[in-house]
Amino acid sequence: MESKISERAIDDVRPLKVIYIGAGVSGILACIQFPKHVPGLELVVYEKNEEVGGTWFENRYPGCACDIPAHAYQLSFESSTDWSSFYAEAPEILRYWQRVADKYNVRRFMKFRHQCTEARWDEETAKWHVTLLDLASGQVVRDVGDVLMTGVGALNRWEWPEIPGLHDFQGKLMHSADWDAAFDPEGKSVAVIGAGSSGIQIVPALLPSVASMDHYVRGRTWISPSLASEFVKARNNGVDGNFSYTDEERAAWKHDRESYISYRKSIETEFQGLCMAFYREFPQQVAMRELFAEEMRRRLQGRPDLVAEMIPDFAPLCKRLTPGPGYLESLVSPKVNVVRSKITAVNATGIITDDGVHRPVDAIVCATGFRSFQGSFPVYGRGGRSMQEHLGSRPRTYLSICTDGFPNFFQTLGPNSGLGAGNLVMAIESATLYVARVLRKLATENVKTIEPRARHVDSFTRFCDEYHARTVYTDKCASWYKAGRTAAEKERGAVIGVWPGSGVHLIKAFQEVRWEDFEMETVDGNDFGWFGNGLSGADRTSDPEGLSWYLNDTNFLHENQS
Ligand code: N01
Repeated sequence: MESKISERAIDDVRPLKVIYIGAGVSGILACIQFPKHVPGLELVVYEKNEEVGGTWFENRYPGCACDIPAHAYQLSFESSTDWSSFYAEAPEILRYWQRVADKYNVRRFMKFRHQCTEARWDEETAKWHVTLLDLASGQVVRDVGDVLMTGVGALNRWEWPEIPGLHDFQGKLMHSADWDAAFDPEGKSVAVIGAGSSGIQIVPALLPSVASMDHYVRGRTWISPSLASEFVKARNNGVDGNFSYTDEERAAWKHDRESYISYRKSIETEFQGLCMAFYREFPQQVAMRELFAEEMRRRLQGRPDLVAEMIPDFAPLCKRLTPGPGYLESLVSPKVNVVRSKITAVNATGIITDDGVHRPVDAIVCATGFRSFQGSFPVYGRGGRSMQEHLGSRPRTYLSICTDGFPNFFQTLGPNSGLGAGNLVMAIESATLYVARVLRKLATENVKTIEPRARHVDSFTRFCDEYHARTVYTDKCASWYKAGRTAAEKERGAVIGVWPGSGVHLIKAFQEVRWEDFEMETVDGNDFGWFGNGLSGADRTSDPEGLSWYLNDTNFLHENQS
């Protein structure tokens, strides 16, 4: 009979190495939370860019900002009272994350300008073998770790639209996610293709400098009233437009924490509270539609043609909603020509549409989106199985963060991780903390591998489909929330972009790890090995602190007193 004694103290921590890909918001959080939960953890974060920040480092198009209120787009434990405006622009958001990175000294875990090219699970050693390209030297670098985690974002792979002749264009051609800072739009004729969140921000930002703009809008999209409207109205006697906070407001919040927290909570509450609006049966759905339509008509005043062309026939929130400050106002400018005809080709000088019209321009901006949830490098799990093939056209995950057949692998912002409303930073925080607990188990409880049971992966995936059938996401609108390549496929595909529930539901779901939903293998084959050999580490070393630790541990005392 095999021994039930494992030669380890009950609180021994085994050496554990985590390889993390990406130093965006998720990677920064991992560097803060993982070492706190797993003492002695070896953590290495590889990042292809030369700096932290991820999407906020990369996206530099004019007008790039967060259309979520700044106070609801920050860490729960790092509330800045200093945001300059209700909606913060990308450089200010990047500075926030750089400050957080400095404060927690996270760069000590990071290797910049290293692009991951492949990750492969090795069954024999139960380790992830990761291949990277050192972008500075051009050398191939290899690393090996017990756990692989990715925080590469859902929308990291931008792509050119499939338009014949696009690359024959002889003027300036740019994608929103790969902006050339040297491009000067002053006095130019510019085409902006796409009216998603990026296009909606680029149009008003470019408008003042361009001579003229053709804005190609293929589908329709709801532009919501700004959440800031009450705030703005209170400040500007009802006049829209000024979203800035005053120095006095910021100083007051800085000195009166309570009043700040109450302000932040009011924004979070309003945002989280939007969740009921996603249900088809939501009684206020009709009222919401009417309110949005009314607001769009108001902002498109004097242009009934645009009102008729722009207002969608699907429910608000089917596509990602954006308040688009200044967007509709730009469309009524005499400088802007909204083109609803389908683009058929691009040639050396401009864009041709299906009505045969050729519109010459100096520059074309493709604000045409990303290939969502593609990861950014191939990952091979048990038996050499490719993650891309495993996920296929309808990705199957457990809670968006892991999947069967890929042991010791986790990700943030995987399929079904996004939020139609709520605080995405809190969602990343919750998922990262959840994985920190898993890492702690791997390090301290004789666990070698962990992966979700296939039936729970199936259950989560089926839940997503059943749940989303109740929501307006499954209305007929083309959106990156849905699986598919073409606009037509994206109208009907499974909803893979968003979490099946509210933002608060997500936070609660990640609060405890349901170990019973996972398969685990032990380090030494002893399924009672977590119990060790009957000693604690302090017993072995006669460490006086360790022999009476419970008298210093506030959690322990608190739980025993209550
Ligand atoms: O991309 P999108 P995005 N001809 O896929 C059109 C986040 N984000 O970069 O609707 C003509 O949403 C396409 O048309 P249609 C946010 O999560 C956040 O704008 O398919 N048009 C659509 O209008 C967002 O949802 C912020 O008919 C073509 C547009 O291109 C996500 O990123 C800011 C076309 C693509 O819209 C993606 O937004 C910016 C073609 N051939 C982005 N091909 C924040 O503020 C595509 N389109 C936080």
